[in-house]
Amino acid sequence: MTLKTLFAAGLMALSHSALAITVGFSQVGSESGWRSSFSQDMKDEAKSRGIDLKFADGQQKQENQIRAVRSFIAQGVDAIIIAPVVETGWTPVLKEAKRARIPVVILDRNIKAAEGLYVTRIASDFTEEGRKAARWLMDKTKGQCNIVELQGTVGATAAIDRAKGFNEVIGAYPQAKIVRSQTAEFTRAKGKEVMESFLKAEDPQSLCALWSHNDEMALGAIQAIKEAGLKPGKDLLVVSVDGVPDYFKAMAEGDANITVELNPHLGAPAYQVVEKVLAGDKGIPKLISTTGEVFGQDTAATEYQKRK
Ligand code: GZL
Repeated sequence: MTLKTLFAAGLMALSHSALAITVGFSQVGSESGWRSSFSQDMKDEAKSRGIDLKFADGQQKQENQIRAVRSFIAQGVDAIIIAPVVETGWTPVLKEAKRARIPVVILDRNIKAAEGLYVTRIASDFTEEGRKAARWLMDKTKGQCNIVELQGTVGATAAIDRAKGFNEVIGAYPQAKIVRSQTAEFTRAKGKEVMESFLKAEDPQSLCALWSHNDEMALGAIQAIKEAGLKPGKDLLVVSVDGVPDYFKAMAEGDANITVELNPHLGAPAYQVVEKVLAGDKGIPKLISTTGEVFGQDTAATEYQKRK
């Protein structure tokens, strides 16, 4: 090899390593305000770090997410990030990513797959979110409450674990029980529709509270409660999770009572892991947890101004 070609090869290697990291991100969809904030944060953070982000919206369908991951593998991206819509069905495509030697990071909801198939999961403790919501409600009602529940997407960790945490706490109160429970897919429209059916099926006067697995469904339900001539936040207490701006507005107006905040800013921790892994770091923990605090009517107006 002549000196000239050696020098050119060296330049190539140098320029390649200095090239931006390319990351493929398979996102659930845009079903909620929280999800949209999360997606925006991923895009903004990639831009600020000079990462070339390939963003794929799964429109809440796992087959779309898996197709996107396969496309990232075919493109030879440096790393893949997945926010999985449901827990199961990921092993085959994760094995393909492993064969292609492309590291995978899981964000938010969990997956059921061998731990060796992904680097880490970065997420909130959904079970604790459910406990926090129930603790507030039991304290507020002295443990006497007939509750209707709007569940998130069936099979999604957020729905499974929030229900687990909430039920664990109310289980200690014999006078507290969930009288109606149904999925409303984490969306506002379905939340309104399912709440309407609850208010037809149950004597509204017998109901004490709505427990919603996210603010989006709760905001739809609040509309239904008003249209039934009841006062949300008073006749029916409203407890939820996420902390989206519209829900802070609802709390400020007295239409909702509390929410457990879910941090949508997952971009920085996600890209930090990607950069570490690509630099050869083998010591990344299998789970990186975020936490959220409970917000109520007392600070809602101020928090809304900060977030809208
Ligand atoms: C939970 C996340 C949930 C949000 C919803 O971390 O998966 O999905 O609570 C969203 O708003 O739809």
